[in-house]
Amino acid sequence: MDAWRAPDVPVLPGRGPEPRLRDTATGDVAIAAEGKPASLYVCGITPYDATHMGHAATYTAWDLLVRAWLDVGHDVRYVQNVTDVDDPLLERADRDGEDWRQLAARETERFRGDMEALRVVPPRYLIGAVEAIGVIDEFAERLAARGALYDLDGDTYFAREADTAFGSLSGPKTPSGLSVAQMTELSGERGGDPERPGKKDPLDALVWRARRPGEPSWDSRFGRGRPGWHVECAAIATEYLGTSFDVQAGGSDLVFPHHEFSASHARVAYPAAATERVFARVYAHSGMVAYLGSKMSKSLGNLVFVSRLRASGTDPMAIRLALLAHHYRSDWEWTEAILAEAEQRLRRWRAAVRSVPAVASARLVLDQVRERLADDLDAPGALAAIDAWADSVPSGEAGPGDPGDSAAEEAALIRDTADALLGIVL
Ligand code: 5CA
Ligand code: ZN
Repeated sequence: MDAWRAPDVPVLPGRGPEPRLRDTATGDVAIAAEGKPASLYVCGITPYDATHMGHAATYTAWDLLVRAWLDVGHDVRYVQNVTDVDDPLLERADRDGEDWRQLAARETERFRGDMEALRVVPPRYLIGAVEAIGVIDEFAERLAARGALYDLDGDTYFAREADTAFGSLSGPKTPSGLSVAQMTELSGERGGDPERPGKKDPLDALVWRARRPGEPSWDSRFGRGRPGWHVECAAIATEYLGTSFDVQAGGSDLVFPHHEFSASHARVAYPAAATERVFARVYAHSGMVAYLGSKMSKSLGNLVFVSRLRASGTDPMAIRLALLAHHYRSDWEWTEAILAEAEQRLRRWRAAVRSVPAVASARLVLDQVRERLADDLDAPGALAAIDAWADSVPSGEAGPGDPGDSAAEEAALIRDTADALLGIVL
């Protein structure tokens, strides 16, 4: 499907350092991209409601990675999915008496508008589950050929015992350290069905759900039905990025079961030599944004929508600055005060680039912003570097000077830095 319109990204003088990310699987900080191409798979939205601040924080975090990669000169291969058929979407459509396709199309379009307003660089491929049914079916056939699937009353499950490396992202030997009991609980909370009788293992994940009356369905080698969730991302990521790629990213609520299972599916579908990596080299996860005391979530309904703030006249650059004021891995709570602070900061920065800059050199600020972002996307550190510059600019000075004079060039470089690396237009 179409992505959204790309923002202009100014080209900066020199080159930034290679971005590093904290890898959820190892807990270590790793170079995010190994070669000239830099490949990224980001789990996209399930479009049954509007983009909220949690989504926006997550997609803005990976946008910093994309921008840092562009600044290094990587050929960025970025793929994102849209889960445009799944239980929550169908339930919402049913509740509201709306056609599920219409609901998905409307909310995907709203998401595009929000991403564009927030100046998020679009993925090269934005792939809906529905348009990828054939790709998912072929991928599932690979799992079947490895003997990893079994039938339960017409539904098709993936047996996690088919993958000896299951748990390598979040299991007991990783920093997440999830026990089987914890995995079982999380699976039940996040779309799984550990209680269903007849499964070989409570954790086993649905790969193909047989048609139910009133539900959309497609032909496949497993009969008519619709795809499971993890196989959707495993199939789309490997189809568009190859069997191994640099980074898979999403919110921390996707670590288990979603990212554990999509990697597990891929390992079984594409068995490789022990030395070869299958699926992502690095797994990156953003923290959860809360509101009114609990995680902002469509199912709870405690939501602050990007589109609503935009409609009420909030500058999208202030929204973006409010998100960037938090390190992507931290959990934090959205408040009105955070937005007010961001608006204040935006005003201060805009006033500073419009007056005659003093002391700190813009090139130094660029180096600091680059260095902070390369270090596990330290956006708050990058904002502090520009704050310090803005504070050094005497307030109340008139005019940006003549274009071409050195003060105006300094201000222009600060503007380009904020724009190219932070997505903030001043
Ligand atoms: N379609 C699947 C991924 S394949 C999905 O999780 N969709 S979603 O709409 O529920 O979430 C989209 C992205 O936003 C995911 O990366 C999720 O981790 C992230 N997200 C959801 N809620 C929050 C929140 N409150 N704070 C931060 N990120 C969130
Ligand atoms: Zn996903």
